[in-house]
Parts: sequence; C-alpha cells; structure tokens
Amino acid sequence: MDKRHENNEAFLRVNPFLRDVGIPDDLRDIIFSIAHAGKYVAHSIRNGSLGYAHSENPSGEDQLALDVVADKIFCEHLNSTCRVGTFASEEQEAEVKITCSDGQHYAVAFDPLDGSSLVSANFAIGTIFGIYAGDQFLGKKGREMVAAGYILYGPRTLLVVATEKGMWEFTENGIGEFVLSRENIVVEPDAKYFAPGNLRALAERSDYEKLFLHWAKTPLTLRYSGGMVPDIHMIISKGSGIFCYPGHSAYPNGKLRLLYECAPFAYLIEKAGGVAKDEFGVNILDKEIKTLHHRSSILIGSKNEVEQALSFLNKK
Ligand code: FDP
Repeated sequence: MDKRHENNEAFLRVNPFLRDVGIPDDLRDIIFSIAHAGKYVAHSIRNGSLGYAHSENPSGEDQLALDVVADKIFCEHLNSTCRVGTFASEEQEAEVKITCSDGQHYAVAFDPLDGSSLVSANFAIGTIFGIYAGDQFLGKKGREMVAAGYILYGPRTLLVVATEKGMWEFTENGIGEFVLSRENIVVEPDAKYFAPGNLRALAERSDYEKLFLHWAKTPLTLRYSGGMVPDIHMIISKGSGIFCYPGHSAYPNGKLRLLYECAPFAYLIEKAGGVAKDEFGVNILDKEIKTLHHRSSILIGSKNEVEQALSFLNKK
C-alpha cells in the first residue's frame, strides 16, 4: 500500500534509511552524493543566473548558464565519491572515466537539468539519473540498471529513487536533509491523467491525432507542463496516468534520450507497477543503448492505458 509521511513525521533521512533497507554502501554513497549535489543545483536555480551560457550541448541546443552549472555540480560530486568509474552527462559529448583508489564498480548517466526551456517561466524542472554496475553504457539495456531516480525542483525539492529493494520519495526539509516522504509507491493500471508530448506531430500523424482526440473525449484529465520530470512525477504522485512523446519528421525516433531520460523513468515506473514502451511496443528497458545520445519515442505510465494508446499508433 502506498504510504505517505505527511509533515515529515517519519523523519528518516535518506542516507541511514538506504543503509537500513540494505542498499550496499558504495551504491548508497553514489545516491547520497547525487542528493547532495541536488541541493546545490536547487540553490543555483533559486539564486543563480537564469540566462544563456552562449554555448551548445552535444545535441546542438543552446545551453543555459544553469545547464552548465548543474552539470559541473554533478560531475564534481560524482568525482569525489570515488565509487564511480564512469559517468555520462546529457550535456557532454563523451563519457568521462574517473580514476580513484577505491573500488569503482558503477557507471552513472545523468541529465543534470531537464526542462531547460521552462526555466524562464519558473516552472518545475529536474535532474534524472540511472546507475549501472560496471564501467560502460553502450551495449547495455535499461533493465541492467541497479538504481535510477530523479530530483524534482518545484515548490519543494524532492528526490525519488528506485533500486531492486524498492522505490521511495524523499523531501528536502529546509535544513538540507532529504527525509522519507513516501514509500511503496504504486502506479495503477488504469489512468486518470494524460500528458501528450510533441503535439506538433498531430499536423503530420493522423494516428497520433486519433489518440489525442480519444483522450480528449474520455474522462481523463489533461496534466502537462512540458517538463518530463514534473510530468512523470505527476503520474507517480497521483498513482496513475500516461505521458508520451512520439516521433515526427524533426525527430523520427522522438526527442527524448534513451540513456539519460527514457530508461531511468522506465525503471522507476516498472518498479511502481507501470510500464514504458516505445511507440512500436518495444519495452524501453529492453532497448539496447547504441550511442550515448540515442533517442527513443516513449509511452509511459499506467499499464492498460499504455497498451490502449499503442493500439492507436502506427496503424496503416
Ligand atoms: P527541455 O527541452 O525543456 O529540456 O528533453 C527535454 C525536454 O525539455 C523534456 O523535459 C520535455 O518533456 C521535452 O523536452 C519537451 O519537448 P518539446 O519542447 O518538444 O515540447
């Protein structure tokens, strides 16, 4: 049963909590260092520059000063744990190898600041991460992750993390500690909410247009902010819903990245009982990571709704 700890009455801090549920020390150190980095990113969002950095990321998108700062903060924190042998950031072209004396058994992929286009509007944005055993990403599948999670920078800063031991939400309590706010998170098979990404594809895809009109005529409620982290957190928070981002001519495979965005969320959603597939019905966690910036279409959330949505797409 989904359990919420209102007003932080549980007061279980992330680091001892993860130790007590049996997460190995090295993996726990990595998750804790990501949570720690997230506090600095939240501080930069509130107090730093919101303008452009006058540089581009590997996908040719203009970077914000915040994209650059967030990337630097996560790189520094992952470097200093001495638990990570390799990391890859959505803001960088190539993966980075770290040499340190301690055992380095993990590779971490992260999108330091997802939802950059929403920054100037002061909407919620986030960080997404996936952790793999070993020292590489290419040739692996999302199913091989040992942990995944996200940080949501909204009116409150939340950390949601899943490992083979479970899935939990922690809330930053105002004095720099993430305390347990939710456990046993469940996404029900039937959706009450829909978040249709890439609606510009309606102009060239009658299948997506039919699906969109179907949703619009059902009792489902539209909840869409344009940020993958808050939009999928909406599903996780309410316990049901569907988010999708199908392809169109500008991005035939969809815009979102398999390694940095789709796979971590697929891992989290499956942990909660939901599912994530690409628009051809292939499970996101079974897709091989062929390049670091490999893109994929995605339908994610409540199982029955994902299957029903798939029945509309790519029909002759
Ligand atoms: P953004 O470009 O603002 O960083 O992958 C990034 C992302 O946002 C997702 O968070 C969001 O779901 C999607 O792109 C929005 O894409 P469109 O701009 O095509 O709507």
